[in-house]
Amino acid sequence: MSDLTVGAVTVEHHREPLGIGETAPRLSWVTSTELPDWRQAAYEVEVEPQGGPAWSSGRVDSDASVLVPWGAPPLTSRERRTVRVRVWGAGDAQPSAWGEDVVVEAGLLEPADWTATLVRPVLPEGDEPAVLLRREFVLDAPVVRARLYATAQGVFEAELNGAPVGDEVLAPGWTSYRHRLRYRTHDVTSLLAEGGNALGVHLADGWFRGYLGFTGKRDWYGDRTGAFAQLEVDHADGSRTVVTTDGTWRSAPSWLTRAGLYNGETADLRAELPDWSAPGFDDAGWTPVEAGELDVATLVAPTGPPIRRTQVLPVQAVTTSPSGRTLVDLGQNLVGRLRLRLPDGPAGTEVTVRHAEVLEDGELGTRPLRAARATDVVVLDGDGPRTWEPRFTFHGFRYAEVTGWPGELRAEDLEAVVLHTDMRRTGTFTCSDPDVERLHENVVWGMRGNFLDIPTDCPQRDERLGWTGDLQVFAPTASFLYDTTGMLRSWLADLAVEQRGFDGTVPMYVPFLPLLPFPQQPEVGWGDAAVVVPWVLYQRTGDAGLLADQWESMTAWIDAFAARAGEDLDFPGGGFSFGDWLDTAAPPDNPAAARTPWQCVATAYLARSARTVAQAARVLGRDGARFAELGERAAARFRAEYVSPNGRVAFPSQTAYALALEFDLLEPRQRGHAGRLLADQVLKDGFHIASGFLGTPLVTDALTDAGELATAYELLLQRENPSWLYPVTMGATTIWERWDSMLPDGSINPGDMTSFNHYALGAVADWLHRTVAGLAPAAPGYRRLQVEPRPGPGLTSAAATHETPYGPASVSWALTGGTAFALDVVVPPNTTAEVVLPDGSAPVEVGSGRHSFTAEVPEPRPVEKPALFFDPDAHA
Ligand code: RAM
Repeated sequence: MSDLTVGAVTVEHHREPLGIGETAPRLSWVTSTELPDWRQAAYEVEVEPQGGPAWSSGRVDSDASVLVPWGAPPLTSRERRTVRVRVWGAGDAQPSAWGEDVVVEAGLLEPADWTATLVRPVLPEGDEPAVLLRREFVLDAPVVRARLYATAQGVFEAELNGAPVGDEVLAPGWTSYRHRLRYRTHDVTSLLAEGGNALGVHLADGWFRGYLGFTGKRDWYGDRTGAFAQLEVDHADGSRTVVTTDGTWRSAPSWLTRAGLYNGETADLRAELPDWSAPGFDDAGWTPVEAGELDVATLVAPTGPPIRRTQVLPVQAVTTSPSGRTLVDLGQNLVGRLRLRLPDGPAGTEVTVRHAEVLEDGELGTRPLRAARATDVVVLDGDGPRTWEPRFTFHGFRYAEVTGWPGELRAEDLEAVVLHTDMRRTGTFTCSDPDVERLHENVVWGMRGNFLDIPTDCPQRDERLGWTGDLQVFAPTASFLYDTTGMLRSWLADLAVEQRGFDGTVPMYVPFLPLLPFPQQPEVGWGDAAVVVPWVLYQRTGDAGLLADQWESMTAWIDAFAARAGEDLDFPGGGFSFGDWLDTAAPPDNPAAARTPWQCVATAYLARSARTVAQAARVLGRDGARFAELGERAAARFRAEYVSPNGRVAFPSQTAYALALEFDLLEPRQRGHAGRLLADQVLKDGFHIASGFLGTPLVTDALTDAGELATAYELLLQRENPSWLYPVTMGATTIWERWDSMLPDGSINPGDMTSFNHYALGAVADWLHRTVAGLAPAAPGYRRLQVEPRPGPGLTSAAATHETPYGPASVSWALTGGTAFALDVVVPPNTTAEVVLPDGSAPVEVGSGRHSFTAEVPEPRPVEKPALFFDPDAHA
């Protein structure tokens, strides 16, 4: 069958299945075909060990193509096998050709595989110095295969014979180090040769020893850094040479005299040691290392991709500020660092780069960075021009101020290097309104900046923590835009492990640090990440195994949350909670002062999360009755406490209504009235956002479901503060923490928590994808798609694409002359879609392939606005 090709298998959620930790990884594949209504009838997987006979599943009559069980004998440490698949369509006698071979290789799976010991350099004086570590070794025979397994307490880059190992940045990233430390496997065969070799490690504080959090403290995990590496070299005769970090290593101060995540890096190029990681380098003056402690049982293989350099952006403008400083503008608020093409200059010349997200009065606006100095310094060696980029830091910035540059700074002398976890991009959105497109682009950039190994609230100030609430609301958007599962599996494993230390209470941020003087308590909307994130990932990828892995964490959270809720589930104990954090009504210095009391939000969330766990129980074949019952009791309590018999909610706030409607807390007879009252509330709020972190992501969905679509569009298209588009009108290129992080007069919000790169409020993009464009999963993993575009007043077209686990899907619609609606849909092979047109006609079920539809629809009409309400003079 020529029009049928099956791609290379994907192994679990790995981008590169080298050094994986799973012994029986699940396999997925995507079939491409133009054949309409294509369904897979059968598949065959072949797994071939090196030199051994291939294992075959034989023809398996099944339509499964996502996360299919391994079936072959389990992988053992270091084992390498080649995997391929072929498929049959319904009625096919002949299978497709075999898909491309994929080589899967296991990492070191048993604690006993590790012979390396952790080595600690003697640290030089100074605040955040980096160090070099090295040793030489001789290989007596030619190399057929070599792997470096490496990690660190700190952040590191390894070098072999003067060449960098891999392209990972800030390895090993940030995990709950005491419980889980990631190592990575590198194929270094081509970097070694028979004879003399050298292995080097460049090591800095990173998250392990550096400043973390907003209390000005460091050394959270230890006051010494350490390196841990095991190089295994296989020779043609079957012998193996193993070189590890051990007592023979020596260390010396790096020319990076200062390298911190928050504060930046100083490189003294005069002290650079060119061939330090090459054989023959004289390290006689170096200091012996000391032995350190590392529990090898904590070592874990990665489940997702590493941080990499993902893009390089040119400087848009070099200008002079009112006070005479040299500023560069990248045109985009981003996360990464500047690469400098340094001209020749006298030795000792210091070039200093300070970073900021915004300008205020024409100068760098660094106040929002709080204690993060975000300053890189390079000291020239007088040896001619060269390119320099910091190694062990990252900044959130759009602007930089450069001082000390020899001669005149030109735009082409600098470029920005964008850093984040190297996830695969999977989703796009476009529409007829450029401001909404910019809003969406800002969401994408906000995600890129904050998916740097862990999902953080912000990437620039002295915080950058894995705040659980932020991801709880953003996970649906994130998992549409990028393949986040591999990365988030690791974070969820950390969440579960940290939770154990608090009797099921999920810490406010993961990895946890005891930053705040008060005890951890169940935090509504934040702790719910334990339930919501795995559930969202299951919905978007079909990965029930992930749900199974998180089950204990999910249920422990519900138990902790219910305990705080008290017998009547209404949180009578009081106390503090973030609640509907950063409600637009909250003053800059009191972000918890929301319109909707946190107890109301909490009872609603308890109902929703308990019900979600009950649904997860059904997927896993477990008994979820007590969660279902708890969910119904919480919903009933919400109604009893906060809803009138007719459906009016006790607090006249968008959040209270949105929770009641979206979390399905009302009796059917109350819903219609509540929906109208929500629309009424939005109108009274002047079609402005009037909610916080937890309520805002629900409002447009609640309005849509209540039949108040035009109000949802009005809210989306609002350009005055507070609104989603106000920041766009202010030139924002990312999503802000506050609606008005920058005030209309161009000054920075006076609150001491003012980030310009915070994805939480970008959660509306999920509604853009699912509802405005109309592309949503109708069954886990998009096995069935819900195509239900909802054109509304103000937009004449919208489109979305998504790489589903079954292949590319897309939806694109346009409205001409107000009423002629046209829709193009691509449904991936091996899936179906329910298509619901906006003309009220019955849903149509279609199979894979391209489909076009047209319909005559009622012209979307803007909401009628009572003149009195909107005419300021009328109130005079
Ligand atoms: C701040 C940030 C973060 C939020 C917490 C509660 O640090 O706004 O996003 O989750 O507060």
